[in-house]
Amino acid sequence: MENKEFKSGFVGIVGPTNSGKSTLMNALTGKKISIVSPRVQTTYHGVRGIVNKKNAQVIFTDTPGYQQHPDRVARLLNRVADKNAGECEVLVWTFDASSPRVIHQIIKLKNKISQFKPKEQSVCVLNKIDLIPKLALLPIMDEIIKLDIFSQVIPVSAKKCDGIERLMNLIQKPLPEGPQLYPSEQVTDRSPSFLMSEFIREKIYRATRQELPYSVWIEMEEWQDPETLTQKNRVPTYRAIIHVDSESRKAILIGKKGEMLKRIGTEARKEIESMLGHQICLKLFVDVQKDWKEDSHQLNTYLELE
Ligand SMILES: Nc1nc2c(ncn2[C@@H]2O[C@H](COP(=O)(O)OP(=O)(O)O)[C@@H](O)[C@H]2O)c(=O)[nH]1
Ligand SMILES: [Mg+2]
Repeated sequence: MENKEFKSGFVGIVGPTNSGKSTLMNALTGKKISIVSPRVQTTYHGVRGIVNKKNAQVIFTDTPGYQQHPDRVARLLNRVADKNAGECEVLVWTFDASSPRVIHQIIKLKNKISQFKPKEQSVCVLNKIDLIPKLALLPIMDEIIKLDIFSQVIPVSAKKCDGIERLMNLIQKPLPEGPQLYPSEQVTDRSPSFLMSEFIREKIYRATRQELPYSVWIEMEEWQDPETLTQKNRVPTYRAIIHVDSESRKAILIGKKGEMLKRIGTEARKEIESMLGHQICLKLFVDVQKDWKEDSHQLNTYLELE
């Protein structure tokens, strides 16, 4: 057998918000690395997921989606997406094939797409094909191919893991030759405490039916509970401080008799335990910090733009 050169590189998952980028990232890596919600503006940070293949190491970067009519915070999130996309060798432009506006969305981003990378390094993924009839897909693919800005147009369902293996194989082709960049056992560049805070944020978005985009940010700390410190086989305790920007949001998060917060805590704890592979104790606190979004320095630091 031919001994192929080893390839490695960064692949950015980019595109409009809510097109399923984070779901795609998790499908490609086979791990829950990026949080997913039906609301827009769930992803704030570039989060990397590392996949090891026989002849390649592929490092995916999930990004916040591009907002069409951005407000101040969304403009910053667009910058986060640009910054992360700029650091990648291949870009996977992800669109929601079931949206009637899919072609319009691609045309709106056309200049950005061709400015970022030459055609050979730009791949188009049409996601959510489980939601549309097969016949409806062909004319959409035709129109995209005519735009002549992508090397490939690949239909997938990230949620059903359909077409993911094929995408994985195609992505490796344009990657440059290079060494393994991360140790084989590493699955993300993020710390466990970052992932913990993200899982909590996801559960908050899912549990509260409120629109909470960027009104929540979370600080995690491992906490030495004095009561259990001397116990053998002690379960590690983590404290999460959930900062919200108003008293009314605090009340929503806590819920009647604290039920909402309890539910969020239980769901987040289960997910964290499954990531860490052991039991933990998770304590949630809610804190009101009225103007955190207005504080540009704090916001830029949180979004890692400074
Ligand atoms: N039916 C279907 N839903 C999907 C698919 N991929 C993502 N979704 C849903 O689309 C919504 C947005 O997904 P998310 O990954 O957070 O999108 P992002 O904002 O682009 O990162 C969530 O409710 C997902 O469950 C898919 O392939 N099929
Ligand atoms: Mg996302």
